[in-house]
Amino acid sequence: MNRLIIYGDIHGCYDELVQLRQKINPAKDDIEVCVGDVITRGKNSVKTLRYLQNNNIKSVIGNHEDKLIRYLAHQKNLKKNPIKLNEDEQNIINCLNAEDIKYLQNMPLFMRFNKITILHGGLQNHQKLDNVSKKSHAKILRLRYLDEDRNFVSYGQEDDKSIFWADIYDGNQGFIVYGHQNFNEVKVNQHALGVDTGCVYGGELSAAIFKDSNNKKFSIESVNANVR
Ligand SMILES: [Mn+2]
Repeated sequence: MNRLIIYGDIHGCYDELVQLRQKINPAKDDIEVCVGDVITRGKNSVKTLRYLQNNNIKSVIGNHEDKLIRYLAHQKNLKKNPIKLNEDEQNIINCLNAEDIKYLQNMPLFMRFNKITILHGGLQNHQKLDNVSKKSHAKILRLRYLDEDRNFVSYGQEDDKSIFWADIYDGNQGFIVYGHQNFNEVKVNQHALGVDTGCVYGGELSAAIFKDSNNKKFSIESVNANVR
């Protein structure tokens, strides 16, 4: 049976991705998916993007890919682009070829394999993935915390009353494997698994491996961030 291998936020950490794959040794019929934010921040974003394409590794969309795609869409207009890029993002844009852009544009909001659902940020219990508004789409890419009334809390606005979404997620959209929020170790909940272990910040790059996507049992493989 083929394995489902899900990588945490890579953020251009190409060397660590290659090392992690050597450790996992994917077979031809294994399915490999990233949780998004494969680019930006790290030193090898474009190299990572090409490696994913060349090795048939899929990714759901992260907030960082979403920003670049929105920037490119605005570039087609004559008006001044409302999206401001930093130097790193501008360098990436300058290096993208048509294939890279197509790969980015084709990244879905979520992917489902039987009981396992993969998305970048998080999900509120009332959100249904088969019917997502534009506003919901933006939140799913960015969700971390909810307030006492279960409303979305913007980045940096969380306080001690905030609740991490996965701690109250009821599983109605499957067992969710996600990134976006980095943890020292993978975060395991009854219906969710956070696999961003902060490689680009000097932590680890991790992958969750499911032997059977009908069963939420998994194992974890990780590599340390290389010293820069
Ligand atoms: Mn993110």
